Amino acid sequence: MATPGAVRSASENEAWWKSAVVYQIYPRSFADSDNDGIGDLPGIVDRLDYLQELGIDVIWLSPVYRSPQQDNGYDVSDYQDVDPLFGTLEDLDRLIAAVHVRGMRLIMDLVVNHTSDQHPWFLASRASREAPTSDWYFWRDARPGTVPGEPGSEPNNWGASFGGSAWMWVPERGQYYLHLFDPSQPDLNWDNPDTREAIFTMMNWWLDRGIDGFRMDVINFISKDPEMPDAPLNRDGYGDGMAYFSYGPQIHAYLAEMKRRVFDPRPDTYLTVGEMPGVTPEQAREFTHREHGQLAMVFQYEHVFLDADGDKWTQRRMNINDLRDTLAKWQTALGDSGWNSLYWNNHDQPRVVSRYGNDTTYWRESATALATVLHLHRGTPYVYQGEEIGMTNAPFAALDDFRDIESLDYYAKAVCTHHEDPADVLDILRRRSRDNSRTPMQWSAVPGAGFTTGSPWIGVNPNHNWLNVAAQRGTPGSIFEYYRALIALRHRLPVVVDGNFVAVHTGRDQIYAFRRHLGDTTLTVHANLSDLPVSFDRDDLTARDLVLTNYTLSRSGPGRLEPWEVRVHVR
Ligand code: TEU
Repeated sequence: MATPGAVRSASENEAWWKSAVVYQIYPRSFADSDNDGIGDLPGIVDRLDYLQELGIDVIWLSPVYRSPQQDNGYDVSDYQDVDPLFGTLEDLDRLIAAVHVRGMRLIMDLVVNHTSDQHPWFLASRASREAPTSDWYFWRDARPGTVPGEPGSEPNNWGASFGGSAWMWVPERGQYYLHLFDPSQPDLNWDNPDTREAIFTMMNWWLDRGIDGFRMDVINFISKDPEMPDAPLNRDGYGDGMAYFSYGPQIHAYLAEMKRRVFDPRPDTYLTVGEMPGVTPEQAREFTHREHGQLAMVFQYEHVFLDADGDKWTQRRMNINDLRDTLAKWQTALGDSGWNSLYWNNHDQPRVVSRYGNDTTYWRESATALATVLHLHRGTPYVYQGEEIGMTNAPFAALDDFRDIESLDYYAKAVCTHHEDPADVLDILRRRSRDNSRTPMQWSAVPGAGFTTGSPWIGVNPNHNWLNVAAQRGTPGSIFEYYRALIALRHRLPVVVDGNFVAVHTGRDQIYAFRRHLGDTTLTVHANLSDLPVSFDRDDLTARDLVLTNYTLSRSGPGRLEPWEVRVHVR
């Protein structure tokens, strides 16, 4: 369908997602209408006015499909139904209609690198080599000369993302299956044309239902090197197979086929964003190329890995020069021919204000500074629920407070297998766990934060007593009002959408500065991304041209930026 309330001209229709701001909803943690402690679809409908007030154009809904919820829905057992936890298919139809009535759009999460091990395709596949879906997953024999099913007899040495071997032994078939994530998430075999056909049919079914695109989970993993060779060992003693599955031989062919079979035959334009861990700028430019790209944009990972040392569980201090260089590199590399997605947060990342910002002394300033540089880049910005009020990491006290499969798997591996000190492991979980982004949305100061009156599935962050929507909505100077202004700027000024990007060197490490040019218009951003004030050679910045700042000018002079101060000029 895709006929939202807002009228679009033919040219706008070409790539409407270029001027859009996307808001990611993690349904479990957004709004709980029936007070069972888990967010749901009717809860989202109740909050659409809020999203409209914020100014967002598109909602990305994390998975609501039927699922055993081992990985909170990223393990799908039925792609064409809604899990009862979240509501019904009719609830989803109502949500789509309510979103469209407001002139907004909605994209769904597409998790097709793997299914749940409870998906009927997999249940049949594991039961028999004669089943129609027998070859829809990667089944391999044990390594020659070993005892099948014993440790060390796996077909290769690859490790799984959530720990352990990437292979699981199934006695019924006398074979192993591949799971790049949890054993409950077997990888689909895209090399089988029937598998692809089933996926494309399902995607078409959703588009016919009226959604406006897809966020595609780890879509760069769908083509595997058929040899599946052993890979160099990583820290935990397993092979890192990324080189053989993150940009496999058929990746472009499969995405091109998807485009031909699903998107090209339709008159409308869809937002397609491929999540791609490990993607390089050169690859991203090809995937998103204006003429021959297969996707509207991709999620790259480089800028959210700058505080990790090799793997996500080894923390190092983020170096401000690395951040500046990485951001500018991606802006320049995708240039005019490709298109960037812009994000700090999602359901897999700790909260950026706690991570790259300062969530105590400069909470408001750092949240708004980071938002400013992101939103004024060239690309499509994503706001993850709660980011617009500056939600922070959570003070998890004990292992019991965590819910995430990745965190729990890591704890088990580190403490039980590698005998690391439990206190140290808890400390790193507290900083890095995905649960930091999954605590309930903080709507108000009441117990349950206005998310639920029941018992929430994961603890509410105690700072909801002061950090919440009610305290910020309509409050001048709040993070929420700043986000509104920032989003409005994108909608108002074509230079934010279409301007090119030029990095500006101020000679000061902690300042990230850049310009955007479009025709006669130049937009300039100066951001102090640090806790210390900084002076610099002022670059003819005048108060007259100032369109946005997170400080009041009376406090700082033209050649000086206060901690986390940003200034945006347009002339
Ligand atoms: O994440 C992809 C992915 O690579 C993750 O391992 C991510 O890097 C990790 O969570 C960071 O800690 C996607 C989804 O976004 C994630 O929620 C799923 O768990 C994963 O795929 C499997 O579907």
